[in-house]
Amino acid sequence: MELVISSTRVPESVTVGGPLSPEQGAVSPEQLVHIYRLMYLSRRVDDREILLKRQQKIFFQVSGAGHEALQVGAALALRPGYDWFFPYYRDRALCLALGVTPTEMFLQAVGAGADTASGGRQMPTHWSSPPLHIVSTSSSTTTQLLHAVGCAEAGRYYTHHPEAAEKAQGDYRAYHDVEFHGDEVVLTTLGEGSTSQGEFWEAMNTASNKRLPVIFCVEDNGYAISVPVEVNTSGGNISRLVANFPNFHFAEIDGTDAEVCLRTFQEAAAYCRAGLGPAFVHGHVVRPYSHSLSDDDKLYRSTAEREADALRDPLAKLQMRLLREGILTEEQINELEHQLDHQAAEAAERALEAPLPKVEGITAHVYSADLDPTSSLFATEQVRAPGSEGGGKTGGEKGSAPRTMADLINACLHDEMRRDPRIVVYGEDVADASREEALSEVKGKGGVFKLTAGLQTEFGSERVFNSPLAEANIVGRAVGYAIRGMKPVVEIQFFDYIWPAMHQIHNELALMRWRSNGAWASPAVIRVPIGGYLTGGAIYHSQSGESIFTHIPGLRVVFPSNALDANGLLRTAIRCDDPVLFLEHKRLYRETYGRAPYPGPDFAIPFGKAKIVRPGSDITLVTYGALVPRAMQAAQKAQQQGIDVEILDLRTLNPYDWEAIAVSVRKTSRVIVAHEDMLSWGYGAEIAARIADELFEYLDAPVRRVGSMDTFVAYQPVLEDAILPQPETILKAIVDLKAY
Ligand SMILES: Cc1ncc(C[n+]2csc(CCOP(=O)(O)OP(=O)(O)O)c2C)c(N)n1
Ligand SMILES: [Mg+2]
Repeated sequence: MELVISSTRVPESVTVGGPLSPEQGAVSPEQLVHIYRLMYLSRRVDDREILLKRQQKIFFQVSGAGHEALQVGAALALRPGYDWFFPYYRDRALCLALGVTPTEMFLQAVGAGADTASGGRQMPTHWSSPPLHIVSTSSSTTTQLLHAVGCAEAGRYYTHHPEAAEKAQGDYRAYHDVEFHGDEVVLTTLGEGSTSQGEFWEAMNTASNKRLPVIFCVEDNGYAISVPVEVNTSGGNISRLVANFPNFHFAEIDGTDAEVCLRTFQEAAAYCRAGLGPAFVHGHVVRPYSHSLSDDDKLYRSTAEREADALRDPLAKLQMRLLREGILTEEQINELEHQLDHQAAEAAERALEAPLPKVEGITAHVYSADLDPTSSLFATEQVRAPGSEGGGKTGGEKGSAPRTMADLINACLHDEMRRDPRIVVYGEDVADASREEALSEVKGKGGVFKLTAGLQTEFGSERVFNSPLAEANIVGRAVGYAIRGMKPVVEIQFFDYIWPAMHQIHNELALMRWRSNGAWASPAVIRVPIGGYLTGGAIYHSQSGESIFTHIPGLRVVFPSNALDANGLLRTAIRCDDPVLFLEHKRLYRETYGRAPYPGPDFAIPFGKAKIVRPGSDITLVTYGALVPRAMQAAQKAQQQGIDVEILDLRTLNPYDWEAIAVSVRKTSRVIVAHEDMLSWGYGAEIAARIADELFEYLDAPVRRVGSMDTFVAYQPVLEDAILPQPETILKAIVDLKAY
């Protein structure tokens, strides 16, 4: 047979989409050549990067060598810019075949300003391309799987609720264009070692349970750096362990056989597109180049083993097939390879000449540049006239009857869900009743603290539902939903159990915008009951720890002390375009202190604006959360001793209102920072240090701090009272400081 290979340089765009349509019959000779071209180019880009690394012109290299056949098969069975992709660092051939160009790859390797994936922020092969629907990926193994699940859920949601995709002005929706297709598929990939992560099982569980159109592709090269598969996976084969997940299409294949790979992914995609459920493709591949250039597999693999692997190199296998079947002659292969070598070399040269990123740009995209939650857009603090209707189902919505913080948070959720069809609410126990048929005879649960009561009944089970008991699952899926322009408002049941979600919050949710240089964002809201003073809450129902989260760039942290602030700040959290950790003090939920009438459905409070809850002239007391009412009590007692305390409620901890602190401290010259969390390395340390640094000349006394003891909170109330700061503790600090 005749096959002409053009002698002109292959344009970079030739890979986009490829000449194959996903619904192919037998793989034709032309298709095999196309696959070979992509696989070979991928290998050469790796080789060129390795050279650049040895020349110290780039700073890291991890290759996709040995995985190319599997990845090209996946790419050619799917549609870039239509389907969605959550890859990992080894997926060079996948991304090349989807349409990422070699030049773009080298731009990332050198860390150029024009690096389209991250602007010089991420290592090479940390993919991102909005036009191709390749979502920014981190170095963390396995986190991307839950994003893929949330993404698939969002696609399904828009298909059922197309009106939700419409653009709206006045909130985050103005900045998130939505595209969706009823038969879209989501691909996510990972190594076999990464299947040991709990999040792998959490993602499989939800995809299976909800029959989501997600293809999980395990690229099994037998090693996780130096750890062989039988150490990571009991029995040494992940396919055997997942075989009983319902609703899945399963395939375990030789991932070095290009034709088998393409066919497998075509079948998997067809199964997912038909809405039958997710697919699991387990491809056995090889890893001829060690884990990365920082690794040498001769240190832990026998020669015989490495030689056996080399015989399975997918590139050599396909080349042999092209020759054996007379599809290409040796000369034609040489010519093709020569062109591609040249293409890779030229792309590398271009990237090496590209300008570096500008140092002034480092802080761009930590937060949304489009919508500033401290802006006057969110300053609608006027309270609605008594008699207005609205709010939640928990009663008291008419008139000016004071309502609790729990009521007004619930009311805000009802109002915002009515206004914005892109909001979904999920978490542990947040639904009224997962078994809907029960709702005709029962009142409904609506959260362990009843904060989400009535939401499922009003908005339906597709918008308000229970998650599995898995915190990483909750936050990881929220990232996937938010990537698609939706607004997940999720609940972590207790702050004490936020830790399984910490990886997703720290490395994914908060970082998505910055690491992708503004290309992607995941502005979800996480509501979390926090804090102690419960009389018996003990270690695991009393924790604070807000400073751990204010230490994460990209994450807004809110901590209201009363019903009205909670209502207005939650509204801002939902409407803004940044991820928000919304901390709700459990002890304040139903407190008499801080009740307020329902303020109406548009009442919002901007972030970063403290409130003077008690004016005074002698001492500034900076605080927030449950210490606000305790500080008020202490200040009243101090007044009896002639000390006039000004109390500042920060309301939001990131951003915080430095200006308000500075104005007050300049006036009083004495300041205490008080919080419920442990004293050492707490939130107050930062504020105190900044006051000492920037307001030193205004101070008449040292900056004082009040916090809990450096222990966890004990169960026995005698111990709890001693551990947590009390009004008397604050009063003593006030009196001491005045006497200084
Ligand atoms: C959560 C997490 N833990 C550890 C690492 C460090 N690390 C990077 S790659 C890797 C091995 C991954 O092996 P596997 O999943 O089999 O993928 P492969 O690299 O073999 O393709 C490890 C331990 C990481 N990046 N993320
Ligand atoms: Mg591996």
